[in-house]
Amino acid sequence: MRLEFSDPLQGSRLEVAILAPSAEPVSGGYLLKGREVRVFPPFRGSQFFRHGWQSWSLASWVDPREPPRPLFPKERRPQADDPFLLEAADWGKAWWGSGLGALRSPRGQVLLLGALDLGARVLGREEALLGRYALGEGRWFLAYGPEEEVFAAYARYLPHRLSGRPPRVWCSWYSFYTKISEALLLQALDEVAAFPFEVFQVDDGWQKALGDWEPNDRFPRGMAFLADRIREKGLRAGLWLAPFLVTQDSPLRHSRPEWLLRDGEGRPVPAGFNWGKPLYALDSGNEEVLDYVASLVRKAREWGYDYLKLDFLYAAALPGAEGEGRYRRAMERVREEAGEAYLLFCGAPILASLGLADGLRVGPDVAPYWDNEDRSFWLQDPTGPGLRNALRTTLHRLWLWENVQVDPDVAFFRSRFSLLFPEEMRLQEAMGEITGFKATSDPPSWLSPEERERLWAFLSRDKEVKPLGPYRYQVGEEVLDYAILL
Ligand code: 9PG
Repeated sequence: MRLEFSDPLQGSRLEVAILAPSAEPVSGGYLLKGREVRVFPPFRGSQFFRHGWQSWSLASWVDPREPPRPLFPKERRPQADDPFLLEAADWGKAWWGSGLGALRSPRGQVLLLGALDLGARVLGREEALLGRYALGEGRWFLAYGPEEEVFAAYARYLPHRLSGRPPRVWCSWYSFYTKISEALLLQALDEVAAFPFEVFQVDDGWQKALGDWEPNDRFPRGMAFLADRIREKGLRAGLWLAPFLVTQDSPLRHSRPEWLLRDGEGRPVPAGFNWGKPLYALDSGNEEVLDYVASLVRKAREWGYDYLKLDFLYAAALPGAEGEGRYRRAMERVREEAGEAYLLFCGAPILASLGLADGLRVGPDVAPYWDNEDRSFWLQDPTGPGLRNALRTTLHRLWLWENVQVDPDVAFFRSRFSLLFPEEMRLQEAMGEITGFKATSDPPSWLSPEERERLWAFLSRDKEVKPLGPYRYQVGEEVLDYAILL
């Protein structure tokens, strides 16, 4: 079958050959149906838009002739992507993406193939895009034109949930990491309360263990006590949870072995490696697991937390695209239980989270440094913490801004305990203006007077943002060119 697109550059038509059970014109492009579709443009793609599965996976334009070659030892790999896509990378054969893919023509136009249902992957070669649903049939959107237009057209077909402006958040992670305590957070709270923040979010480090969501010894008066102190300061209380994750040594793993997600041979499905330990997933298809997660959300709400950072959510969707339907039903249950609470999804399958999350982390973690070359260059892993990795993937997911509040992760204002240059900090700070999602982990007492002023201005005034091109923005008086990262 041949489909015609108008070619904005040549003022003529572009003919694209497709193999698909059905195709019909719709606003902005064509709607295709089928388990598998193949798309052959009349050009060789100079770049492939590779879209990673979850928050931390790589989303970027890549060279279709240079498939990835990750060198991470398998058993120590973080679960930064759909396992199928990781396997494909191991074969070193081709780039696969999650849900969508696109080719850039030699003249800069973009041909995009995007799934409209859950559980799809897209293979990119110079001469073709191949879309395939892991299970069953599904719908596809195919569009051709300028980059911003085709991505915006695709996003309009995807679910959305947007209300109000994103909150101003102080989050404990990127300053104290897991070394938090009640005393330390009360001190930070005093400092934070003097600034126009809206949420004080307690991150990883408060719990006894993954799967044992009670406060540890460093929180002697409990989590409700802390939430009360936060609310007394006029702030909303936020809490980090990884509801579907357990570690090797989690008590829950031993008390409820039947809750673990297992493969066909009954072995627990590996869910990555972190905190120096192998990770495992709870089975989100098990009703008891869903009751457990729902009661966890209820407990956090009863303690007084109404901003929940739900992390490592990919665990509920393993083994990859095949699990997205199950993930969606599990998260619908969570959404229902959470009511009006703000839900920030993190480490989350991107497309399967739309319409349920209030905020969605769309890149890997920032860090108070630009890049860790040991990992990004020598181990060929673009998913590790660092400002460069975070910015790159976030930039390639900004087209989701009308579907969900896009979280680019925190900005840094401090020079203390940081290796960042001011220009690098400004790129991330401006990402807060571009997305509207403004967060930091800097305790105000770590800041110099000028840095405090900068933080104050960031939180209290929104700068005018003007897109100047796909990866260039005017933010207030400044022009930021993110293309240098690509
Ligand atoms: C708390 C942190 C912070 C942070 C989250 C998440 O293994 N990994 O690939 C991996 C990636 C990110 C990560 C942890 C592990 O960080 O993004 O903001 O909440 O958890 O532990």
